[in-house]
Amino acid sequence: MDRTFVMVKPDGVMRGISGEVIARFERKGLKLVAAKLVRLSEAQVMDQYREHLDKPFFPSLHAYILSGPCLVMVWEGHNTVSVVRRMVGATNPSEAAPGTIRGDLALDTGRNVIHASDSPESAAREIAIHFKDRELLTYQRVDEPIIYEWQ
Ligand code: D4T
Repeated sequence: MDRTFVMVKPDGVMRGISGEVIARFERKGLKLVAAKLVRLSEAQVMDQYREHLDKPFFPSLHAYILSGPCLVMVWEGHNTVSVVRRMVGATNPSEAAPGTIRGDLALDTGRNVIHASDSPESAAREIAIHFKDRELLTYQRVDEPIIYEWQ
């Protein structure tokens, strides 16, 4: 089992599609182990997007992420990082495959609804930016014995 960090960005929260995003991951069989609705701090945004600090789009990305509420979450399951990235779809929603979250629910790269970690290393780093260890909960989904062959 591994974990990934997922964030519904302000456009997703303010369009009222957070529930749709959560439902997709729940239906897939992934387990929600942490969630909170927050306004990110300046420090969290700089840390979260540190690899993009020098990119031309960073000022608008920075302002946009700070502009409204974000739903930050941690999801757990088998191969969660890659499974969630595939469900999220390409960065540019116009090119994201139908059936993906961005492919179905967004049109503009600067308003692409959701962020998800791109590697297990990024996931560990990003989870630590947004959550304390005690905020990550341990429990069993009642359907786990049916979702996984080996349970
Ligand atoms: P995130 O990090 O939000 O999951 O997006 P991706 O992993 O799919 O894409 P990314 O790191 O390349 O971009 C981070 C973030 O910046 C926004 N962005 C990106 C933008 O506003 N304009 C752009 O030209 C690019 C490339 C969208 C996602």
